[in-house]
Amino acid sequence: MTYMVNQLDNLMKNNTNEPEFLQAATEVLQSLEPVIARHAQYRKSGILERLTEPDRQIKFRVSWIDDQGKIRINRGYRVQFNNAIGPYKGGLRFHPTVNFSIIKFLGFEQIFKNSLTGLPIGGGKGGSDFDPKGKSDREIMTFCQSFMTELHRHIGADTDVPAGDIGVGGREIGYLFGQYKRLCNQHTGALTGKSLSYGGSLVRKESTGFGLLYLLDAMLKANNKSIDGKIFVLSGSGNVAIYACQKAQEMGGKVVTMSDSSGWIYDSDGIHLEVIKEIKEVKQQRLSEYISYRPNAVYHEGKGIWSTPCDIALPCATQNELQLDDAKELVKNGVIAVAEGANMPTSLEATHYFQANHILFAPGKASNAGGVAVSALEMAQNSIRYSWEFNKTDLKLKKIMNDIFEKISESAKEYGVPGNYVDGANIAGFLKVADAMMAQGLF
Ligand code: NDP
Ligand code: 2IT
Repeated sequence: MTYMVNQLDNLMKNNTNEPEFLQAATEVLQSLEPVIARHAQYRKSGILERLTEPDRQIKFRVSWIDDQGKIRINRGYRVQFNNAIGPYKGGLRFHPTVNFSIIKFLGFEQIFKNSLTGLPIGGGKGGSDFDPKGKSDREIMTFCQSFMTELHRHIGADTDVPAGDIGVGGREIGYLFGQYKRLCNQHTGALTGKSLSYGGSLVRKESTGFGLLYLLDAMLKANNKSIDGKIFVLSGSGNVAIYACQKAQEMGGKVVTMSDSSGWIYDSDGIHLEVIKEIKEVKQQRLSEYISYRPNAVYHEGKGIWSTPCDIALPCATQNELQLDDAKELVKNGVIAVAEGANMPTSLEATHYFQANHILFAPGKASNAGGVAVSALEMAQNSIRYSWEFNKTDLKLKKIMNDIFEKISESAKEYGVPGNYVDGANIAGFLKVADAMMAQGLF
């Protein structure tokens, strides 16, 4: 049994109730087989054992009072996974499905993603099983204040810097930051994704979606293809999906679908993004409202979005939203490229199916790294107490995404799997972290 297979075996035994974490770890460890074979020092130093066990897992009770005066209890989480190359960095997710498996898979992915950005940030993630849907502003504020009342002692600008993820956007970051500032009496960059008036960075809101398209563009160009004139099937209708849609349209693509957890819309004329922003960013309504603004569009309840014929698929909603059957449909209908905006939206089987059918496939830890990259730029701006203009920050983002594509493409070639950007991303992300761990002695 190789070191890698043995380690995978141990992980399966020790984390039986964490399917999402095991899925993320399996993909990364399998990619690392040729690296481990070439560099005996990683085995001797127990790098895989250390890398798959978080530095620290924090779980806490969050008590708050709803609008009816009833006491409510939720669970809060922060997993500080690895800080070899910089302070722990990663978002907070508020969603009823949140548990340690979800937070560990996200934190684990974040280690390699953050490494790929080339910026000094380690990997972490957190959140709560709190469901923001249907809550009043006051309830959201009260919950965020209570959540931060515990979290504040574990984070800080040089220690651990949370940001947004599913269910945590500008409003939540504002309430969280306000409570952090009140408790610590410090106005520092301990959270990113802040609004512009109190230390946020231009481009952060757009960065994950824009970055996704910049990386897709680099991948297509390297394979003598382009975005212009392509039909996109895009899932989700949150922060990532909205700005991915905007950039796809700006670059000459036609986006015909979007979704939320209730259903999906098909607009043969192309998604009208101003309507989506009105529904989702201003009114916080369900996506089904779209057809009342655009009567020619069609709303489908439930799943089925991946059966829409397209050239390019961008899953931007949540983990495991694209399964093997969906991949088969997409390939049958002629898809040429898939780029993940969400974290781990494609199951392992579906990923392998795309690769076996020579579909260009960009893994989330590379293609959605633009969000955390601009978060790191927000940290830099906070540290120097300055802010850069939109174009300067957008250019930096574009360069970071192009550099990520170069890195993952080169690593794939160097380790004998050219064009396999999944392996390339896992290998390139790993090498920097592993070398930093080796240099810092046993921890
Ligand atoms: P938002 O909360 O803004 O939007 C999430 C979207 O996904 C909504 O349309 C939501 O629909 C849908 N969704 C959530 N859960 C499910 C589900 N179980 N089934 C179907 N649809 C679902 O989150 P983001 O746009 O920020 O995040 C989307 C993805 O991108 C996540 O995987 C996140 O981890 C990842 N990501 C986010 C980054 C960021 O900067 N925000 C950076 C990198 C990755 P509904 O409203 O009905 O719940
Ligand atoms: O998954 C992710 O990279 C994010 N949710 C963004 C993390 C961040 O710290 O900006």
